[in-house]
Amino acid sequence: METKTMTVTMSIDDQKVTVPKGTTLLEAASELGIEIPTLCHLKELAPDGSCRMCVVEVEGGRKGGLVTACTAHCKDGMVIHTGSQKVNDSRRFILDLLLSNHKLECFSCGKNGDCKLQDYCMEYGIDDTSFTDGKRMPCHQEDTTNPFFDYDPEKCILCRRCSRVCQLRQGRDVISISKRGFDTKMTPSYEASFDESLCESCGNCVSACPTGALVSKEHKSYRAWETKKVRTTCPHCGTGCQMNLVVKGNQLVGVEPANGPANRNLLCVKGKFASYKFVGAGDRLTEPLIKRNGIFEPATWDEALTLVADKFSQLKADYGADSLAGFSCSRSVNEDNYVFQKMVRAAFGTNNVDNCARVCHSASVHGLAHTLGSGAMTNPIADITTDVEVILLVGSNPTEAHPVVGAQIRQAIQNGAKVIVVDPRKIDLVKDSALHLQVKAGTNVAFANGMMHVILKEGLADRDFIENRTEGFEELERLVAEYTPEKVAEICHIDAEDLITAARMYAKADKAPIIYCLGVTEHSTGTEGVMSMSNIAMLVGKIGKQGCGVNPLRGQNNVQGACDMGCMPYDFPGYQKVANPEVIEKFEKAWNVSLSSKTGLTSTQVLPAATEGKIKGLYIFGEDPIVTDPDTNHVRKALENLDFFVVQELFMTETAAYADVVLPGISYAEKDGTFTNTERRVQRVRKAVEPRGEAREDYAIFCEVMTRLGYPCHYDSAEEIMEEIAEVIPTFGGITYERLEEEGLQWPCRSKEDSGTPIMHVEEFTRGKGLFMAIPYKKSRELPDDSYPYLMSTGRMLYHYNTRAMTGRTEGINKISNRSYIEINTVDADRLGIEEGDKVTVSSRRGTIETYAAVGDRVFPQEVFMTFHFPDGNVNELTIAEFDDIAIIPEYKVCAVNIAPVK
Ligand SMILES: Nc1nc2c(c(=O)[nH]1)N[C@H]1C(S)=C(S)[C@@H](COP(=O)(O)OP(=O)(O)OC[C@H]3O[C@@H](n4cnc5c(=O)[nH]c(N)nc54)[C@H](O)[C@@H]3O)O[C@H]1N2
Ligand SMILES: Nc1nc2c(c(=O)[nH]1)N[C@H]1C(S)=C(S)[C@@H](COP(=O)(O)OP(=O)(O)OC[C@H]3O[C@@H](n4cnc5c(=O)[nH]c(N)nc54)[C@H](O)[C@@H]3O)O[C@H]1N2
Ligand code: SF4
Ligand code: SF4
Ligand SMILES: [Mo]
Repeated sequence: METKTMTVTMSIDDQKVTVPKGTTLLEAASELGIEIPTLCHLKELAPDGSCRMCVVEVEGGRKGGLVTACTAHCKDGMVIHTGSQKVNDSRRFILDLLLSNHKLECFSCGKNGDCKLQDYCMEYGIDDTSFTDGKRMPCHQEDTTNPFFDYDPEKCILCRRCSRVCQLRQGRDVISISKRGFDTKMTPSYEASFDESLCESCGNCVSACPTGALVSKEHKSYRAWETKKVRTTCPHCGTGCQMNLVVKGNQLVGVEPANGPANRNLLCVKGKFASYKFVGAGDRLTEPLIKRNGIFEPATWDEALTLVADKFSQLKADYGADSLAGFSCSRSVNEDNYVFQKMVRAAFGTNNVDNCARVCHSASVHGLAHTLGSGAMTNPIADITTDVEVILLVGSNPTEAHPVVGAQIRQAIQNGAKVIVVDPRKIDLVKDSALHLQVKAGTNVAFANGMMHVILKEGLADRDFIENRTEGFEELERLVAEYTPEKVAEICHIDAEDLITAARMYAKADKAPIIYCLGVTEHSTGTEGVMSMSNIAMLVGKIGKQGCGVNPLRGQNNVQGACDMGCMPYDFPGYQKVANPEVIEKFEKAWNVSLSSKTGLTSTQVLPAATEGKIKGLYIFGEDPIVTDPDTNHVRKALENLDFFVVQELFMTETAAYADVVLPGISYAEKDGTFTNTERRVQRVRKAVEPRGEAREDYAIFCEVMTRLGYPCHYDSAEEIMEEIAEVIPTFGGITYERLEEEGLQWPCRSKEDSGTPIMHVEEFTRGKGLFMAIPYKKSRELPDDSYPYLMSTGRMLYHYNTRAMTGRTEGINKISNRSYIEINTVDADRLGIEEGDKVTVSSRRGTIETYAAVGDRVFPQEVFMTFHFPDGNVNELTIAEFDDIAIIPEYKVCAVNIAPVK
C-alpha cells in the first residue's frame, strides 16, 4: 500500500517506468536511457526551464500538451512522447530563434565540435535562421580580461547556466543579466569586466557554458575531436576533486570537472587552470644529474643509480643504518609512497622516514589517534557541508586553501547553516558568517577550554555520551572550570559574550561539525590544539554521527595517503606501530628481510641531526625544505653538512641545488596510481601522457636503488603494488583497482564485501573509548617584544600552491599574483608611514627580507600575515624552528617580527 503512494508508473516513448514521486520527466527519461535535449539544465541545480529545448508532449495534456521535461513531474498513468512531430517543431523553432542572435562562425570558434547548440542544430536540421529582422550582431563586446577565459556575448544564448553556477554553486554571484532585448548579455555586476569583478577564476561558469560564449583561452588551440579525456584526481589540495584531463597528442591542453563525490562537478582555479601546464614545462628534469666539482652534469641512469647505491652502502657500513634518512612525497601516489618507505626500511635498514605531514597535520595524526584512535577526518565532505546547522571553523581558510570545500560551505550558508569562524584574520568566509572570534594566534587551547567551560556551566554537555563512550572526563571538568569566559577573552583577545554565544550555538545544534586546519596544528601546542578539538566534540556527543565530527582538512593531494602508507618514523603502513614487536615480525615476513625496531627520527629531527653530523645520507623524494621548512638558515646548514644527498624531483628546486645526485621522476599525469583525499577516499590517478626524456616512474627508481643495495625488488605495475598494500594493511584489505574504477573507496575497507566507511567512530571509537585530555593553555614560544613588536602568522592564498612548483608555471596565475606581500593593519601602516604596495623590510631574529605591504583590516593591529609561496622575500627566512613536543611540528603560525618602510 505504502509503496503505491511513494512511486508513480508512466510511459515514455512506449516504455514503462516506475519512479519515486517528485521525479521530473527529464530524470525519468534518463533512467530509461532516453536523452532529452536541454541547454539550460544543470543536474546539481533546481530546474530553470528557461531554454525550453526539453519540451515533450503529454498525451491529452493542456496547452497543446507541450511541457518542459526539466520542471514537469511524473504522474501515474502519464503517457509522454519525447520525439513527436509537435516536439520537434517546437525545438526547431527554439533553435531558429536562438540562431537569430548568434554568431554563425563555427569554424573560427574554439568550441567547434564541443557545442550543444551546434550539436542540436545539426540534429534538428537547422543551419541558418529564418528571423532576419532586428538582429543585433555584431556587437564586438568580447571581454578578454580574465587571464584564463573569454566571454563573447554574440555566442551567448542566455541560458543563465553561468550565473546560476556562480551564484548557487560557487557562492560568488559575480555574473548577472544586463540590459534588455537584443542587447541582453551576461556580465559581471555593474557591467564591470571580469578582471574588475570579484571573479576568482574557478572556471566553473566556463565548464557549464553549453556554447562558445564562455571559453577557456586555451580552447582555441585545439578541437574537441583531436582530443581524448582521461579521468583522474586533482594534484593540488586534499579535497580530491575528480577531473578529466584533455589530451591532444602527448600534450595536456585543458581540464574539465568530473562528478566526484567530493566535488560534484566543481573545480577551483588551480584544478581547472593550473594542473596541466607544469607537466609540459620546458624546465622539467629529463635526465639524471651528478654534481661534479660543484656543477651538475648529465649522467646515465646506471651511473647515477650505482653512485647512489654505493654511497648509501658505504655510509651504512661506516656509520650504521640510522645515519640514513628519507623524506617522501605527499604529492605523489600511494604506490610510490609505499615503495619509498619500503626502500628506507628494508634496504637502508632504518625507520628514519617521514613526509610533509610532519610540518602540516602531524599534530592531527598524533592528536586524533591519541584521543579517538584514528588520526583522520571523521566525516565525508558532503556530509559536513550539505545538511548542517552550525559549522565551527577553526584555523581553516577553505575558500582559499580547499576552495571546493569552501564553495560548498558557502552553499551551506545559502541553505541556512550558520558558520562560526575562529581565526585571527578576517578571512573571506567572515562576511557570510554568523560570528567571528578573532582570536590571537596561538590561543586555540584557551579558546577550546573556554567553550567547554560554558557548555558545562550551562548544562549543554551530553552526559550519556560522556558516561558511555568516553574516559578522562573528571580531570577535564576540573581543568576547564578555571577557564571562565572572562579569563579566556583576555588570553584570546575576544569578547567574552561572543565566546558564550559560540558555545551555545555549537552545543545546541544537532548537526554541527568542527572543521579545522593549520591554524590549529602549526603551533608548539599543535597536538594539544587538536586534542582540544576532540574534547569539544566529545563533550557534546557530536562524533560518530552525520553532520558532525572532528574534521581536519588535510593539505596535500595525497598527504593522507603518504601517512597511511607508513611514510612516518613511528608507523609501518596502516599505522601499525614500529614499537610493536608483532608488527615488526609481520613485516619481516611480508618483505622477507630483517627490520629495525627502533623508532625513527621525524624530518624535523633529521635536519638538526644532519647539522650535528649524526645523519650522513639523505634521500628526498619530492619535497623542497629550503623553501618550506622554518628558519631557512638552519635547513641550509643541515643540507650542506650531509655527506651524500639525493633529490628525486620534477624540477631543479632550491633544495635540489644542494644535492649530489638529482633523479628525474614523473608527475601525476604521467603515471597510474591512487591518491587518498582528506575524507580517506582512495581515488584513481591515471596516466594521460608519456613521460619526457629519460624521466622514470618514481617507484621504479626506488626498486632499482633497492636492488643495487642488495634487496632485489620489482613491480610490473602500480596495480601490483596496490595488491601488496591491500595484503599488509587490514583497513585497505578490500581495495582493488577494479573496485576503484567506478568511484573511490573510503578506508577502513577491510574486505571485498565492505563498501568502505564514510563516518568513523559510530558505535565505538577506534581506540574503544574516546579519551578526554585535560590541557592547560601554554603561550607560543616567541611572542612580540620591544625589538620585534609584531606577531607574524604565515599561511596561504588562493592562487598559489606551496612552493609554486605547479602554479608558478602557469602564466595566468602569475598574471593575477606574482610577488610576495605582507598583510598589515591600517593603524600600524599609518604609524609607520607605509602605504598599500610600498616596499617594506621584515626582520626577525633569524633574518631579514623585503616584501610589499598589503594594507587593510584583514589582520588585527600589531599582527601581520605572510604567505610562503614567493621566492622574493620568502617568509621562511624569518620563521622559527620551534616545535611541538609530541608531533615535532613547527610553529609556523607564530613568531615575532619588526617592519620598516624601505626608503
Ligand atoms: N591555494 C592553496 N591551497 C592550498 C595550499 C596552498 O599552498 N595554496 N596548500 C595546501 C596545504 S599543504 C595545506 S596543509 C592546506 C592548509 O590550509 P589552511 O590551514 O586552511 O591554510 P593556512 O592559510 O595555512 O591557515 C589557515 C588559517 O589559520 C589561521 N590561523 C593562524 N593561526 C591561528 C591560530 O592560532 N588559531 C586559529 N584559530 N587560526 C589561526 C590563519 O589566519 C589562516 O586563515 O592548504 C592546502 N591547500
Ligand atoms: N611559513 C610556512 N611554511 C610552510 C607552511 C606554512 O603554513 N607556513 N606550511 C607547510 C606545509 S602544511 C606543507 S605541506 C609544506 C609543503 O612543502 P613541500 O612539500 O616542500 O612543498 P610542495 O610545493 O608541495 O613541494 C613538493 C615538491 O614535490 C615535487 N613533486 C610533485 N609531484 C611529484 C611526483 O610525482 N614525483 C616527484 N619526484 N616529485 C614530485 C614538486 O615538483 C615540488 O617541488 O610547506 C610547509 N611550509
Ligand atoms: S570563474 Fe568562477 S567566480 Fe568567476 S564568474 Fe565564473 S563561476 Fe564565477
Ligand atoms: S579544491 Fe583542491 S582538489 Fe579541488 S580543484 Fe581545487 S586544488 Fe584541486
Ligand atoms: Mo600541508
